Amino acid sequence: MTVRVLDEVHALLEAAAAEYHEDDEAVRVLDEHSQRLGEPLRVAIAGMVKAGKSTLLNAIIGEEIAPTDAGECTKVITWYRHGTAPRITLHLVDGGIRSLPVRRDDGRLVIDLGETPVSDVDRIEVEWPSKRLEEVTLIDTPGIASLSTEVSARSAAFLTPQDSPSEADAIVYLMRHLHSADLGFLSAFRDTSVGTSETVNAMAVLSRADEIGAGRIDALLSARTIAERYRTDGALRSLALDVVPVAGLVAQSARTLRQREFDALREVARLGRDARERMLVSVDRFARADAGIDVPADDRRNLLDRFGMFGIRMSAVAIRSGCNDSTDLADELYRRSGMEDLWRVVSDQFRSRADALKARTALAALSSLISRRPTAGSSALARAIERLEANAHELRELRLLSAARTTGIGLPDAEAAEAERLIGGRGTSATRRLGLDDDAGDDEVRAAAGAALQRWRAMLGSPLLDRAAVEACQVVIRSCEAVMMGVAPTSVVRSKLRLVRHPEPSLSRPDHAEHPGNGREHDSGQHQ
Ligand SMILES: Nc1nc2c(ncn2[C@@H]2O[C@H](COP(=O)(O)OP(=O)(O)OP(=O)(O)O)[C@@H](O)[C@H]2O)c(=O)[nH]1
Ligand SMILES: [Mg+2]
Repeated sequence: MTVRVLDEVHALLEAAAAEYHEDDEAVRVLDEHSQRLGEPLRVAIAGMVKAGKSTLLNAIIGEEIAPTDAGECTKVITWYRHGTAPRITLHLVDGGIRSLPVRRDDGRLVIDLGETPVSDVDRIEVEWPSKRLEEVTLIDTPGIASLSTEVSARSAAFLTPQDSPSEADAIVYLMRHLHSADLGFLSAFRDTSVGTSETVNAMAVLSRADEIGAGRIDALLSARTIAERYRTDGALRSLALDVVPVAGLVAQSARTLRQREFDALREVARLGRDARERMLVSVDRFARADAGIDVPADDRRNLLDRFGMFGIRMSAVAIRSGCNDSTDLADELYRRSGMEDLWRVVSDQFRSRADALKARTALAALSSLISRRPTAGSSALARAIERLEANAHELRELRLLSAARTTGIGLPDAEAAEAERLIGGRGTSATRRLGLDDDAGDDEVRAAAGAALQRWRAMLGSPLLDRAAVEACQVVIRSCEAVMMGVAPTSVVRSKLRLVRHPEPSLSRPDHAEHPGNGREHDSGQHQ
């Protein structure tokens, strides 16, 4: 019988709700987490002030719906959820809720707080019809370490609350350079989100990558080299699963490219090489009234705002090498911006693990509730959490992945690196786990999985392994078996938790602990 980890967590939350039925606050927290299990994964976009967070969010969605100017709204935590029609709701600190008009100005969504001071606003929720938002809920956060410490403190309190897991299941953390404040924030997110050190839900973005080397055409290449250095940097490696360089501004403008902009960029591309280089020497030169090009100065300034020098240079090169219309150019700019790599990492590391990450948040919330408000039956719940964490392979993978990146897993370097890959450290698809090309065929996948399985079974037989290494081998073997069977490890067959079927006798209300969905069975892989 295959059991979804989310169903098991759900059952555990129901059992807890029965245990805490007289405690309104606890029931509210448990209900909230139950509901959250059925929602898309929540991914927060965080980083220092002006790191490019809102621009990146717009690039992901493909529309300018997150304000990127210096307005008041950049100081408010804003949720972007999927909705069938656009809607903006203001949630006030005092619990009040107010609808805001949906208005666009030159394609940009305008979120106008009206008379309401920022300090009265708890959060803004924007519902928006978007395919991406069906997959993840995105949360735009105000800059950390911003000039206004109150704004900074809000983001920190939201992302790294003291006594509960973060409201976000995962985080995309933007930084322009690796700063000690970034490391400080990421460690806080790692340590408070689950209580213990785990590194499975954060990725770092080297943002505004086009600005590296003053917007030269090879800026992204330089950024890639820097990202690679960060990726292997001891401190960051233990805090983030990956580091990806991205030029969010270029990606945002690519996805919202207008015909008038394409026409202006084509004029730039048409200039002779010398004239073009002279004009693109500096922002001032490009914006000057006598720049020697048939594009109005206002349009040139708009190009600078929307594309930056790198984007303009890149567009000229792309048009000269054959991008004949705005769609071609948009595709090429998007490809060059690094956004595809970013979304691949989000998909590989977060979306494909959404169930496990959501389960992890809910279990952290339940553990925190139990330790804050122990009851007669709560130790039984705590044991059930431990059993689930020990049994659910996807959670064991996450734990091992975290250990591999922090404390180590007791294996020599080469084997530890292979173990990390096989448990999904570079992506959870079979090919990524096995280190094969993405388009490798089934036979190749099975052969590679079989060989890995044999190697790791042999390794498990070694008398030299310590306890951590044995556990690591067992998890890796289970992952290889799952790949062999052609199913994601989340679908690995296992027996249900005892608590689900037979609640612990010490729970005060065993009748409530029985999960109504207990009889349900799931086909392997149906939820993937
Ligand atoms: N060149 C370049 N500029 C960028 C990029 N991303 C953002 N910017 C610019 O940087 C400024 C800040 O961008 P935002 O997206 O508002 O940054 P933010 O991190 O959301 O800022 P706060 O919310 O105020 O902390 C804007 O002027 C953007 O146009 C990028 O990839 N390249
Ligand atoms: Mg912002």
